[in-house]
Amino acid sequence: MATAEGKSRTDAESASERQPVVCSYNEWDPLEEVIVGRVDGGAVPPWHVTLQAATPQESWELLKLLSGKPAPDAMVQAAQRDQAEFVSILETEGVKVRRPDPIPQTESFGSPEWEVESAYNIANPRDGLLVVGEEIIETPMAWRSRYFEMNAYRNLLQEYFKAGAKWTAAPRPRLSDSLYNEQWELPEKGEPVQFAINETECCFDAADFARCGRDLFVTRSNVTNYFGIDWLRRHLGDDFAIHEIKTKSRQPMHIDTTFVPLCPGRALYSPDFFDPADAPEVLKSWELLPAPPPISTMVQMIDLSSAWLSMNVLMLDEKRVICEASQEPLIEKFREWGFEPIPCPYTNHYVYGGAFHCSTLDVRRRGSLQSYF
Ligand code: ABU
Repeated sequence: MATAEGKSRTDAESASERQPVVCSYNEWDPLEEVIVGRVDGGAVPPWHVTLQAATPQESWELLKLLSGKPAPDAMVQAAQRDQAEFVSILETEGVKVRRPDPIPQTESFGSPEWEVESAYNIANPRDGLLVVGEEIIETPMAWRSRYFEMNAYRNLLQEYFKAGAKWTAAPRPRLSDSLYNEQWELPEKGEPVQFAINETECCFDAADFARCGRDLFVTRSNVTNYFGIDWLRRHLGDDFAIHEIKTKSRQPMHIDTTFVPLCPGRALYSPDFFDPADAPEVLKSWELLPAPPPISTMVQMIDLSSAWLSMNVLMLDEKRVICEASQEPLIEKFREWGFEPIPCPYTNHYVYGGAFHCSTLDVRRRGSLQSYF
C-alpha cells in the first residue's frame, strides 16, 4: 500500500541523502563547487586612501591618472585567456564552476554621503563573500567602489538560499568620511603600520580570514578592523574561535599573501610578512612552511598587489594545489613537501588585484566541521 508511512520513509531517506549546496569549513577539503569571478567590464579602481594604502607606491601616479576609467580591452582579453585556462583546469579536476552575472561597473554612483567615479571589478568573489559551513555571508567591505559588487552574485545567492543555504549580510557600513584616515602615509620599513580605516564602523573583507574548521585566522588590515572581527566572532558564536595573525606588511589587505593554510597541520607563510615567532599559540603544533621568494611577474603597467601573490594558491584537496606557472621555486617546494602542484598561467589576472585564492569562492568542499588544533 502507498501508505503515509511509506511516503514518510521516502522523505526521510531523501533528507538523509541531501548534500548541503553550500558547505565549506576549511581551505583544503575536496573542492566540489567554486565561483570564479569575471574580468570583463571592470574599471581601474577610483583613487582613494584605501586604494593607496594597499597598492605599491610605484603604481600610485598611474592609478590617479586612470582613476575610474574602463579597464583597457587588451588587459581584459589577456586576463580572460588566463582565466579560461584556470576554469578548464578546475573542470578537468572535477570541480563544478559557477560565474557571477555581468553588472555595470564603469558608471559613477553614490550614497547620500559620497560619490565614486566607478565601481571596481567582479573578479574576486573571495573578498565580498565568506562561506563558513552551510552559511554564506556578504561582508561589509570598506571600499566605496565595491558597495554594489555583490549584485553580480545575487542570482547565485538566491539559488543557493532556495536550495537550503543560510544566507546572511553583515551590517552594511555607511562608509562616511569619518571612517577613513586621510592622513595615511606609507610607514618606513620597521615603523608601526598605519591603517586607512579606523574603528568608526564595522568593516571586513572575507579575504582577511583563513578557515581551519573551528578555528579561523584573521589579519587586521586596511579593509578589516577590530569592529568587523568582533562582529564576525559574535555572529559565529562559541563553535568557532578567531585568532589574529599579525602581518608585517606595511600595506596589509588580505591574509592570503601572508598566511595560507594548506592542509591539517601545515600552512604556508610569507617570510617578509610573517614571523612564526609571532604566531598565535594554537599554531605552535602546526608546521609553518616558508614560501620561497616570489619570481617577479609584472606584465601589466599597473600593479595592484604585492609580489606575494605568488602564494595565493587554491587547494583542490589536501594534496592538489593550483599555483602560478612561473613561480617555479614555489612549485618545486610544493613537490618537495609532498603536494601535487598544478601550474596554471595567471599573471594577467594579477592586475585585477588577486590570483587563484582571491578570484574564487569555494562554495562546497566535501567535509565536516572539525578541530585541527
Ligand atoms: N588581494 C590580495 C592582495 C594582497 C597583497 O597585495 O599582498
